[in-house]
Amino acid sequence: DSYKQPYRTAYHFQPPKNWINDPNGPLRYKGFYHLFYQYNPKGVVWGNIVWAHSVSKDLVNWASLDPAIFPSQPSDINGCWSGSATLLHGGKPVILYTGINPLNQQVQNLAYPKNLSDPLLREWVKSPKNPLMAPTSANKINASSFRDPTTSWLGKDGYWRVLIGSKRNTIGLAILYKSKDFVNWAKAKYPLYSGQGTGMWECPDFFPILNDSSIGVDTSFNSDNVRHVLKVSLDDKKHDYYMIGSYDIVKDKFIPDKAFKDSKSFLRYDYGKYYASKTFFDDGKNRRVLLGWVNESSIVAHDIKKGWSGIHAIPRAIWLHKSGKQLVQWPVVEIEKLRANPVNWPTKLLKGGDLLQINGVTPAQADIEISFEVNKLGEAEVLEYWRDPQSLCSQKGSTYKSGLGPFGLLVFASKGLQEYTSVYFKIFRYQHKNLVLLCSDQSRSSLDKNNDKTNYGIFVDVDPLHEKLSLRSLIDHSVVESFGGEGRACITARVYPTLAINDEAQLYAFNNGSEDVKITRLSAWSMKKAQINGN
Ligand code: DQQ
Repeated sequence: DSYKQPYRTAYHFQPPKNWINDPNGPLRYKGFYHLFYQYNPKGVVWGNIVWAHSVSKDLVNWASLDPAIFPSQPSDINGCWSGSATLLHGGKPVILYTGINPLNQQVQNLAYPKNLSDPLLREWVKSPKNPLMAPTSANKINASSFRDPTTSWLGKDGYWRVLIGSKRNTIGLAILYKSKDFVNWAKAKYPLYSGQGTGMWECPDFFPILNDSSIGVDTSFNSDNVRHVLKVSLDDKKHDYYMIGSYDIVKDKFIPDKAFKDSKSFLRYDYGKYYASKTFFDDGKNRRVLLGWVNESSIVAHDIKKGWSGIHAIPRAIWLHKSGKQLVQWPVVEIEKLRANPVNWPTKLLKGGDLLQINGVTPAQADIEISFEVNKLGEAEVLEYWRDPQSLCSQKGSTYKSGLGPFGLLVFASKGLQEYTSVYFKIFRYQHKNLVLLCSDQSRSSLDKNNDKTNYGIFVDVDPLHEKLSLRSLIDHSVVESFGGEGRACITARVYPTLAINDEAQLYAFNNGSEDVKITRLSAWSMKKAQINGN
């Protein structure tokens, strides 16, 4: 029960027990969503990795099936690591995944459903030709850095293409392979893209996105209206990074809009904890959906005690912002089915120093949307020189008073405020422009000193003169997923309060700035429990 397990989530994806990491091979087939994931059937730390399998009708409630892919042939005997699904002609699903062979080399394998008339795709057969791609002395591929095949896309020339994450020395690589029949794969001479000094590119993802619409398109789709996104998970930094650009189909090259210099040339999906993510095209709702892994911020001893480690973030619809410069992410609409007991505030002044309690919703299991209007922009603190947003959040936390902010939400707050997590805005003036900072401050989230309480932050590309500052936070026992500027900035945090658990937690809107701000909207809901893997 939730008092013995105060940190177990109620509507985030997790198995009943044990270790979970990357989402793998998401796809929609005969009306079912399929999610596979890296799973240790034997313990709470990484190891013995198989592809566990769950299915869903709505991306909210999930039923767990037997593991779909587990070590059984020489080409995967030491582990079945990450990979992706592709729907071949006629919608036939296939999976490419990384296997660890007896020499502990990373190789790529193919699996396909045993019975296509089973909408649950319970049984998977491995190709007798595995491995289909392997490091050799001729191709000079690094055998310990060659993994995580993407969803494949079909070129006009009738060849399928797939990317495999890799590195050479410190150069990150998206190695390209091509095939006519999905079985015989040839490595292209050049990678689709590479990046100096980034280290290993795990879990690459490459997909088209429409220029002028939030509608999603199939991974093979291409037209004049299409931009392409390349996302890589940087092993060295443990964050997911992306670039927007063009795909030159003649040279089979990705050309980012902003030339690559170093890892700062990338944007991030999420400025908190979020890794090894993957998108898929959902032809049911014509959208592209992003899934990602959120690991624990607690120590292993605590994970052993609670018997589990790792969750997945709420699936997010993802599309191109109208500026063309960044992606927008928003929790899939289906999650709103869990909303109950709506609380709505009339427009309210939030004075400098105010702390207003939000009553009427279950505070540890809630969805909150709040918008602020700021008037006296002249009162914003001046930034004399450019600062990294995350370090600004850590140095000037939620108690640091400036002209405009910090103002936002206190979540998982204990009654005496010994514990709280704050998600807030602060506005700065920098070179005649207003800069909006969004922070998630975990420094006081728990009296337990063992947790990682790193603060997170990012500038949100909103103009506070003409736009409302909006924030949505999904709160679920040990996770706060925040979306600033209508999905232009995302921050996911893990917290483990010792006092502010379940109904003992409280929620507030606060303003620690000296100037008043206006709350133009506050809508909050209790979130019902989802049915997830038998829990
Ligand atoms: N996790 C998998 C790898 C991948 C890494 C192994 C990313 O395939 O590179 O569990 O978290």
